[in-house]
Amino acid sequence: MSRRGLVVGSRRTRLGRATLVGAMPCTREQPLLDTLLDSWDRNNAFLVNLLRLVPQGGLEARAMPGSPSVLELLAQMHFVRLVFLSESTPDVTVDLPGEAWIHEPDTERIAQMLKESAKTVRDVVRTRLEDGRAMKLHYDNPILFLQHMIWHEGYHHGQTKVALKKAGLAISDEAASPGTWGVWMRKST
Ligand code: NI
Repeated sequence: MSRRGLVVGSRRTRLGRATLVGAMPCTREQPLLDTLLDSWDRNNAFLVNLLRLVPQGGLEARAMPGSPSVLELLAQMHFVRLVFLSESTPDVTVDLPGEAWIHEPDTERIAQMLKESAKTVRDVVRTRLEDGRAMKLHYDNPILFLQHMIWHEGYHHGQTKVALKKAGLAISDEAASPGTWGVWMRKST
């Protein structure tokens, strides 16, 4: 999915080190909405952890000539979150990223951007569900938007792994699993 043509603005954000894993423990007493949003937090933790495992030079890797680079895939995931959110909830102010950071090679800056867009999505979905308000476009309810983004990012995660492998920079399952699949499968009780 590519919506890069819809960029309408730019914004500089503060730099900072994103939390490696932001997932919270789930309990039986936890409200369903918190559990749902926790799954979104885990999705972003998965992505940021993967980003931090990309070997030097890996951000420029492509699965095939003409395919998006790893950096472009990550930028696209960040961008799609915000574009679909802005289209679906036009009453909410969403700062869309400019083109410049698509060429941003700073891993920690990319991590921070992903963290910020994940929080924006989280906050809007929570408010929308708590208020019982519909989305204006694309989705019958905010949960479908959230599920769409998780699916979309899983799809691009696979492409990222293929691109790195093609470039001879594959991340071993042993190195990747604790911070990626392990984020989903971490039973706390
Ligand atoms: Ni896409």
